[in-house]
Amino acid sequence: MKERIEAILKEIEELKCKKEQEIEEARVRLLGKKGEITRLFEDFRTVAPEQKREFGQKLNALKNAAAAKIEELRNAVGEQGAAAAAFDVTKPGDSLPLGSRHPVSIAREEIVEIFRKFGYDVAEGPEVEDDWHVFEALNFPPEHPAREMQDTFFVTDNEQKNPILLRTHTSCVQVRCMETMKLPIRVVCPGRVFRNEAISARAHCIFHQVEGLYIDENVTFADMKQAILLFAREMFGPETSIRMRPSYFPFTEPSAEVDVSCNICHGKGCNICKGTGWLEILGCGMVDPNVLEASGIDSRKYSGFAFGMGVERIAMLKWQVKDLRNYFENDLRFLKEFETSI
Ligand code: 2NM
Repeated sequence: MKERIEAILKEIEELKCKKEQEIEEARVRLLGKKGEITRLFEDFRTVAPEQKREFGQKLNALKNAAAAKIEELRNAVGEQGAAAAAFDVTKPGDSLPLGSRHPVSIAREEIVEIFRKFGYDVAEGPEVEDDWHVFEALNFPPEHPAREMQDTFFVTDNEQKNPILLRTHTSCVQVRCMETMKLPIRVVCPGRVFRNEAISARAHCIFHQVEGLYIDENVTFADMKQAILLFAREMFGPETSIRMRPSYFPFTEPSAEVDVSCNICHGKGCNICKGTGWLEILGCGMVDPNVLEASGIDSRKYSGFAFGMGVERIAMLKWQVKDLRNYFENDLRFLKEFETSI
């Protein structure tokens, strides 16, 4: 009996089963009703009384070892099974989270697209510019405050001739267009501009503009009004009306500021339009003859209009963005609001 107990113990130690079924077969072979260990217990009755104590202990230990081994094998196979079930190679992969277009990009593309439909070309130019294209050719007098350090970021010393600086508007791109393009010119210029300003809810040192320019023979203020009215209706809806208030820019004469009727309260007055029923969207004017001449265009033969708008501002009005800083903080809760506007 001793040898049989030891042989079975060895068998249990070396027992390896990969499948549930093999484990069950081993259990039946050892511990089943007609199993080897069960049979040993039956044989135990015939053991001499003085040996009963020793063999009783050995048999119980053997039974426990077999039960523990079966349990251990079952656990191992169970874990593998669970792992295999969790890793289903035929399952389609999880989709990666998609980003969304930035509201400033959406607004810029919409503005540019409207003018493209009107027949305008699109032009871009350098962000690092010279004084000539940003100020001199645009009729800024030498002592104009925009030329001061506190308004403009200078790359080179602002005391030197024609200093290098970061453009404060995209009109410089239009100067380049007037210098190089064949007339007539119809062009919109989207781009980043830089101003040395304290950051607040309404101002940032970097923002985006779209400026437009139309030069031909006999271009009038009435043409400008019509172009801007059609743009406003495309951008803010067909019910939109506009009004013009006289203004001043160094590069245009006469100049105007343009308001659209408030698309929230439809003129009744709300907190978006501060009770006025109107929202300012852009500045415009007839290009000053000095500007045309500075770029080599005959101001007796040609006239034109120009306009400029801040893209952040247009997006704020269109989607009621309250604080400009939202645009630069990349807070996903803000950006996700524009997911459907792709
Ligand atoms: C504005 C307002 C009025 C403008 C003028 C020119 C140029 F180059 F033709 F002279 N480009 N953009 C202009 C005119 C821009 O922004 C508020």
